[in-house]
This record gives sequence, structure tokens and C-alpha cells, in this order.
Amino acid sequence: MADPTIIIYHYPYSPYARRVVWYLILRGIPYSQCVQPPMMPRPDVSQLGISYRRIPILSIGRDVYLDTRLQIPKLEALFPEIPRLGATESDQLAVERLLSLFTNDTGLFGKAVQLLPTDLPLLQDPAYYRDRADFIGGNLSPEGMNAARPEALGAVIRALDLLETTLLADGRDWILKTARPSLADIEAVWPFHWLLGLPGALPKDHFSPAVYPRVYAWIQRFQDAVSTAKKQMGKPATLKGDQAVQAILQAPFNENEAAVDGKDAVVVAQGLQRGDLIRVWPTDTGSSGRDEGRLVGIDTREVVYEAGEGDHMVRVHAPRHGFRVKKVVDEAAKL
Ligand SMILES: N[C@@H](CCC(=O)N[C@@H](CS)C(=O)NCC(=O)O)C(=O)O
Repeated sequence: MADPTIIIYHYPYSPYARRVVWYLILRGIPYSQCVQPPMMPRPDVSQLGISYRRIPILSIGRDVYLDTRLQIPKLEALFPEIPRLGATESDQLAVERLLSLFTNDTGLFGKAVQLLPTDLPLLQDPAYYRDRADFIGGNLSPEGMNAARPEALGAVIRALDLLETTLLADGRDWILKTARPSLADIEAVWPFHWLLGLPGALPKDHFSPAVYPRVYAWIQRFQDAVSTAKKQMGKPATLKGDQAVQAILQAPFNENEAAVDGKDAVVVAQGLQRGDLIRVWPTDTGSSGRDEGRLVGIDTREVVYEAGEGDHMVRVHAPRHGFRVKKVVDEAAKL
């Protein structure tokens, strides 16, 4: 079978998108990109029948995946002939997964965002604050960010201390002592790589190669490994929104239809059945972007639904972790 068409919808400085781009590059998986604006609206995404408002979105064939915490494991399952990046031993898997929780689920990235210097060009635009206030579901202002900065600095210091004095303390090159960067490195590095690349985010008296020699060297090594792999792979094709949608709709599905797990507690509680109209949205950030579609399958890890109809239908996959699934009960009223 031909390789599936892989397209990432992203903007280049999105740290979450970089998680996936690095994964693709380090594993040598060819992909195309559909570059998005850093703020809503994103008509290219709407063309797919998707209201989810976060970046990145990844399509593999005619299946579309939301959230890097689902996208990366899906990529990891593909191309068995290409060495994978994920751990296989149980204790190493535990480190990899706990690092993902540490960087994705403890509010660390929210703290990193509070360190953005408020004189960055994008942060001069009031529309940016309105957009990101919708994204976080609260208020956002330069004054608020400046006030939050001291506490945020403490959180980032504690996180870097942890890496410097535990996982990297013995001078190893990569988190799991692998020969090259593994998924555990991607899970750990992304918020710090992003912050180090933002001039003015980290005050020099707290953050420098002298204070964190091992962390700084590791981030540089990681960047070098990505740059080398990127040179070997060449630039991804850039598709316009129309071209991306066409490519997705013409591709075969990446996965067989999932089933509805009748034992899942949410399925039981709502009496969910295949074909039900459901609403799906993330509960941490970007909750305003709520998808509606027909339920295809659901289990404790993933929910799959159809977005769009007929020739324009794609199957969307969202993780259950951090997402809510609700049956649309007033469906008749919507007709
Ligand atoms: N848990 C999500 C988080 C994604 C996320 O927060 N992405 C940021 C970009 S780095 C975003 O969507 N920001 C708001 C926006 O771009 O509209 C994931 O892992 O994909």
C-alpha cells in the first residue's frame, strides 16, 4: 500500500506543532504542511468541518487527529519498517509518559506563556489578547501577564532544576541514554526549547548555560539533531487550504472504523450509540472550539466522529484525555 498522505496544519512557532514536526523529522516521515494564521479564524480548518481551535491538527489519509497527545502515538504506530522513537521497556515507557504529563498536564506551558515579553510584535495587537482570552477561557492583558511573571519564573526554574539535577545529572546525551533523541526527549524538551528561543523571556541571572549547563547543552544537542535530520529530509511541501482538503478527501482512510465500547462509563451514562450526533471539545484550553459530528467509535482512549457529509466527510479522532463527549440531545430541534 502507498504511504499515507500526512498533512500538518500549523504555524511554525507553535511549540505544540513542533512536537509533531520534530517527531516526523527525527523519524524521517515525509509530510506536507498547511500553514495557518496564529489567530482565529482559520477557514482552512473550517473547510474540513472542524471547529476545534487548537494547533496543530494532523491528517493521516482521510483521518484527522486532534491534540499532539493522540497525534504522536498514532504516528508511532505507523511505518513499522522505520525505527520508532518511543520506548519499549516498561520503566523507560513510564519515564516517557510521565514526562508527557509533566510538560503537557501540569500547567507548565501556561506558566511559560506568562514569560512572553509583552513587547513582542504579536503582543502589541489587541486582537491577539482577545483571541487568546477566548483560547484560555478567561481574561488576558499585558498588565496581567506582567503581574503573573514572578510566579511563572518560579515554576520554570523548578522544572529546569528537576531536569538538571535528576534525568540529565549524570551527563548523558539523551534522557533515556539512547544513541539519538527519542520520544522522551521530545516530551521533555519542547517548552524549554521554545522559551530559550524567545529573546527576553528568560532573565539571564536565573537562566544561562552557567546555571544549567546540562540542560542548555541537551537543548542545543537536540536542535543540532533536528537540523541535521531536516537537511537530510528536505523541505515539506506547502499546501494551500483547498489543496490540503482535496488531498485529504481523496485519500483512503488511515484506520478501519472504530467500534463503540459498550462498557465505557460515558457511553453507558449517555446511552451513546453509533451514528448519534455528538459534541466534542477540549476541557483545558480552546474549549470554545466545539465539534459536532456523528459518532463512529469510542473507547477509553479515543473518540472518533464524522465531520462534514458525503464526499466531504472526514473521520476526526480526539483523545479522551482532556476532552469531553456529549450527546446532542436536542437534535430534533436542530433540524
Ligand atoms: N493539548 C494540545 C494543546 C495545543 C495548543 O494549545 N496549541 C496552541 C498553539 S502552540 C494553540 O492552539 N493556541 C491557540 C491558537 O493557536 O489558536 C495539544 O497537545 O495539541
